[in-house]
Amino acid sequence: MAETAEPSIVARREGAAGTILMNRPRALNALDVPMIAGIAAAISDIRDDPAVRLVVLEGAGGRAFCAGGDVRRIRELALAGDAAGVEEFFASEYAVNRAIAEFPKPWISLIDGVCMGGGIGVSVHGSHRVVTEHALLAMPETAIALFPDVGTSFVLPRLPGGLGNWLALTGARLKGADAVEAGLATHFVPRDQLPALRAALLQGDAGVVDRFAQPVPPGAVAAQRAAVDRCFAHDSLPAIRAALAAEDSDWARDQLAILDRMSPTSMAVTLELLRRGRALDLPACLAMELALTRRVTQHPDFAEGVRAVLVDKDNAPRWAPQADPATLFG
Ligand code: QUE
Repeated sequence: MAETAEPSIVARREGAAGTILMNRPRALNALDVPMIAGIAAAISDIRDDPAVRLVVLEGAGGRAFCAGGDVRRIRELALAGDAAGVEEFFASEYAVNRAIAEFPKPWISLIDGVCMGGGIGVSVHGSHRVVTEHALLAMPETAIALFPDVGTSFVLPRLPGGLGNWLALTGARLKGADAVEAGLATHFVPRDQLPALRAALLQGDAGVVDRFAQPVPPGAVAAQRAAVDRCFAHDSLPAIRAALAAEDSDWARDQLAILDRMSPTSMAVTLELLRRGRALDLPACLAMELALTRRVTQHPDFAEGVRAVLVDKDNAPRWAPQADPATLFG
């Protein structure tokens, strides 16, 4: 049965704004190749239209901004040996991430729900990341044996202290206020104010975001920041595990239990990726990530992780022993 006649990307000009709606709510607006192509087309239309002064990016359905990429499909392509299909997906997605970073007008994401992986990629490189009390931001890729991509190998190593390694290795989910505190989001606006903010943005002045923004009270991230830095500001997993073991707190025990569920190969790759990303610019980080997808999607952990989390949903992945990350970077 046909899913729906509605397009999965709805790009329009409304007043002085270009609005882009990610519209695949039953998949939590997870990005597939047609959606990525739709965003790319909207970017070039809006860039060259002098009547459009800013972009507003939103997710349809009320539950998600964007849950990530269509990793079920990527798994099928990888299992079928369709390397060109896998490459097409990631290359087109990363090109959009770069185009957003280089976009010459305000790029304003209204994040009111789940925003993970690919959702971070279409928002974090823009000028304004507005979150509500219903936003939930994460880079959860180590759970499916991928790695933090979409340019986050550039973004995460630039967060303070141990935050980048912590978010990347554990996939910690940040509520809206915490995401502002961590630096992934820029403004907190309550959900009930979003319609008024959106209407104001159609006038074409991104400065109104500052007027809607509310200060964020110190949240869960502030409470754990010192421990995050003590435990995760290390370049090796043994050092991170040792620091967590030395904490003797419920939080640290929870983090160790989370690390024990992730793909060992993926965690090793992730730490090395963030270490290398610290010294590279965004285009170089995206190129490094693209090269890595070719090998990581061929590693058995990737198909197994997607199977366990998104296909069979048993959450019981059977990981391979840790591979030397150097063999995956090539
Ligand atoms: C890790 C991930 C993803 C994930 C869960 C993880 C990811 C992704 C989705 C997802 C979720 C709901 C959907 C969907 C995809 O979940 O990248 O289509 O409906 O896209 O633990 O990396």
